[in-house]
Amino acid sequence: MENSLSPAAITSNLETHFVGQRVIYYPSVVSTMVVAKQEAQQGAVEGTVVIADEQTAGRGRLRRVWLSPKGNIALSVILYPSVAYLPSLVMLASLAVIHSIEAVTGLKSQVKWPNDVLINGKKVCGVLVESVVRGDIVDYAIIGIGVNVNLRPYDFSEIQTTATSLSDELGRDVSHLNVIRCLLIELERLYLALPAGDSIYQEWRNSLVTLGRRVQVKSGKTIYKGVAESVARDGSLLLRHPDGSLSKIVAGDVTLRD
Ligand code: BT5
Repeated sequence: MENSLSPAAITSNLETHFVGQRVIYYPSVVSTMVVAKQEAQQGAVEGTVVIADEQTAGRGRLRRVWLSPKGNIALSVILYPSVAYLPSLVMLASLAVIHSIEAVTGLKSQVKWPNDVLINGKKVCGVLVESVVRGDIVDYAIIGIGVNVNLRPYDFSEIQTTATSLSDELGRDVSHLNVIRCLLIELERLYLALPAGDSIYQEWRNSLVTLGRRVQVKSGKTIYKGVAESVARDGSLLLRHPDGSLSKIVAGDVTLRD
């Protein structure tokens, strides 16, 4: 199974208008987010993809570490959306991952609010959206996606019990080129569908493993407990407390309690 990429292999006959038509590839890089940010600041064409076989300092939210050794997908996509669409980017990225995993492997996955994709309760993908906004103008937005394709979580003590990979789930290696190409097509399709209405929000909400479950949410230094009742259109979580009150949580980490 090929584990090294080439821009030509990614872009060749890729059925997109702009996402992935320009690819910047590294065998190894600190983080594709760092390069994508530099590119965006220099006005890179929309849909530019920065991709690497491995990242030496891949990152998650809040400066957490994202492990992305060779065999995984680590990519960042540069977009220039209008400000109204910013909350939808994490939704469409998660859905693009779910669709691509199913198309290439047949595996079903779900979203754990706000930015994880899970298979059988274990994390197979993390999404990171970073943007720079001035007033109502988005300078740029970058969607970062890390997918465990042919990783063996057992080899990494930090994620041994919490993570999975496509190869672990299937019992065989998976072509990460197929997953990447499918992902780029899906990202563009869903991005272009944003002006048409809120179907992405609806599908994202229906993909959430979290809703209706008793959860604990850590947001900053606060820990909330309750039932994850719904999600708002801006992506925030609506949590019903035992006393009947409702909290709207913009960002946090969810632990399922049942
Ligand atoms: C995320 O953060 O899940 C977002 C990850 C985004 C990674 C992509 S790869 C391409 C681009 N370049 C980057 O540098 N980043 C983006 P968060 O929700 O904060 O989750 C981080 C947590 O996930 C860590 O604290 C670990 O517990 C766990 N983790 C780390 N590596 C993992 C992996 N490979 N698989 C599953 N879980 C992992």
